Amino acid sequence: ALVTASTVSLIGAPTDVGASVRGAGMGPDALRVAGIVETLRAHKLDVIDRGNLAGPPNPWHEPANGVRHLDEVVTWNRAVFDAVSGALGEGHIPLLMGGDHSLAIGSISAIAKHCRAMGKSLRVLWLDAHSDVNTEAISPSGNLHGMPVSCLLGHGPASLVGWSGQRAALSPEDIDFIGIRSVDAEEKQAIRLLGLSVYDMRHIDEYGMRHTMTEILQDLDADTHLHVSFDLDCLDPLEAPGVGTRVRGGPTYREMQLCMEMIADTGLMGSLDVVEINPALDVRNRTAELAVEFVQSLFGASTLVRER
Ligand code: B3U
Ligand code: MN
Ligand code: MN
Repeated sequence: ALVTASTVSLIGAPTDVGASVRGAGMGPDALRVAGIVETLRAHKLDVIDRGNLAGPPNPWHEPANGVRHLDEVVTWNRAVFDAVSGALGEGHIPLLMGGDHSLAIGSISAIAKHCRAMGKSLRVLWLDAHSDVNTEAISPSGNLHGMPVSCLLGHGPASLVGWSGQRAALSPEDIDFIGIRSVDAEEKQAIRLLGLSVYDMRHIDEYGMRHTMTEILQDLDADTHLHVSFDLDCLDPLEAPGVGTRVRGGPTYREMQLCMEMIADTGLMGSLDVVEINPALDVRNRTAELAVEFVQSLFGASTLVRER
């Protein structure tokens, strides 16, 4: 299957204000150096690189009222929201190059607003080692890259909630988590309380990636807009060392390829975040190169080899 729109808009958001480990701000250029533009063009996609958004520097402060750098995260997300809205308005597939994962608040809020206007249902696949469902009340770190899911569900600092035009951009049933293996104690309670669908590493170990993805993708229909929010720390750090918070025991290269290929087969992916690549901690840009390979698969690279 092919994706519906054929122009990809690359949007760089070079910031790490949502994290406490520095370096994710270099992610967009690491992806460019790894050839993301040329690679997608080789797959017959039109690619527009819109360059990098501008925003405030990282002030490098301690958390205040449970969150670090709230104002800076709001400002960066506003820029992301506008850029993603613009790309969607032109009928393009926005590809957000982070930056840390707090930027998904802006991108997914814009996508949720767009989907409502178009009468489409939105499904989000959250590929991550972490569930990112902390709030300012329960976060052990105060880092907003650990809270984007809560903000999108309508729980979080007031200035980061309600951007889609409704209090919650997403309902709990709109999001599936894949590859999770690091969840804070109070996040576990939140997951249970909200009834979130978490396909954690235990699930993938027991049922395999194929069965897991079949289960997740089974109830999509032609009116579904599929958004993939890909945090590179989802992968096993043996493959992807260039991330700020490594958690061992993640999906292998092969498992992740299958995951991406099965998403591509739906033909429904309408937008994508690629976040948390940290070139300062990487080995010869390996993690950005891996990300480019997986993005390629998400856009259907494997259908060139195997006709279905
Ligand atoms: N759950 C922890 C760690 C974390 C979440 N997301 C990342 N790290 N990248 C926290 O700080 O919220
Ligand atoms: Mn994340
Ligand atoms: Mn993560």
